[in-house]
Amino acid sequence: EHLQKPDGDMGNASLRDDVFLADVLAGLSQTPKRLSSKYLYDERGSALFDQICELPEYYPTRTELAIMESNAVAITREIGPHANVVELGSGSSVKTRLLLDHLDQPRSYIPIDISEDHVLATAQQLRSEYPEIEINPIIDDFCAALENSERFPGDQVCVYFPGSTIGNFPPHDAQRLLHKISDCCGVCGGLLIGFDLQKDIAVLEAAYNDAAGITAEFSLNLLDRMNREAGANFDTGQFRHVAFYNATAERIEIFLESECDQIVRIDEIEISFEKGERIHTEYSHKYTIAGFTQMASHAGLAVRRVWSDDQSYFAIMYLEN
Ligand code: AVI
Repeated sequence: EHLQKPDGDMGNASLRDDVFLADVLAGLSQTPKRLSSKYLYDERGSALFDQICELPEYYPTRTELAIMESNAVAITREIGPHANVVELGSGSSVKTRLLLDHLDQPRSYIPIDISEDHVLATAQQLRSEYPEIEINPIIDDFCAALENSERFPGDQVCVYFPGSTIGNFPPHDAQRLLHKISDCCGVCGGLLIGFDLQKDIAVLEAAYNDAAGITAEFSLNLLDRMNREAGANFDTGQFRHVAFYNATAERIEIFLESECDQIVRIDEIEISFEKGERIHTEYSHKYTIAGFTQMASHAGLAVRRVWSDDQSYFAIMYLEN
């Protein structure tokens, strides 16, 4: 089995739950209250996110895929032959297959994902479809995996970071992450990244406030997760999903807002909420091509090519050191 696990992982679920509980208590003791967006993606959250990607209002996924489909030849020419593709948060297998189908003799594909079942199932499937490509999954938080880059091939590394996941990191963290990626790419590698662009505020806000209420369910699932895994007693009916565009900070901001004064117990600890008080759960930064180019250059990466759609809703960039 070509399985790579994070160093020091004891495979101990209760140990991981303790980390979750500690993060929950720390985040909800802060003012304003906050929780890391990574905790949105438990099994149910990941399934809800897959549904979000299909929503009529949620344009990023289908726009990125359309850009990939229209430009697959040019994109893979830019990456060059014998690539070792390292995918961060291995996403839709459709996009991965597009890359693998068009690349010139790719050597290996290394999907990195925290969700063991997901990454192993995808790896197994890809092994049978692409027997000539080495498939070496890593089960880990991709930020942690980038710290241990000795686990990556030594050359021709193409880091693939689609889905505008970079937008979920505050700018300072996004730049640090790009820096780490630049270290992993070395001199003869590169980064292929997809990110969301600034646009009409109504379009942006609709994408995070869909009529079917799936995004609200996705947010509220975090309360259910705390009930299940952190011994909390949230009444999800007493909170609502709030998402709006902050034009100054150039990002969608997402919160869970308390609908009344209430006290919630989390593992024997009482946390009080005032009516209208919010837990911050996500940022989704929206860039301009110029803004992203500048951030990347601070991280040591230079833009080689940019692809976009007719409406300039989304961009895919190829960058090198
Ligand atoms: C995963 N990430 C790029 C999504 C986004 O658009 O920022 C997460 C999301 N949250 C609510 N809807 C989508």
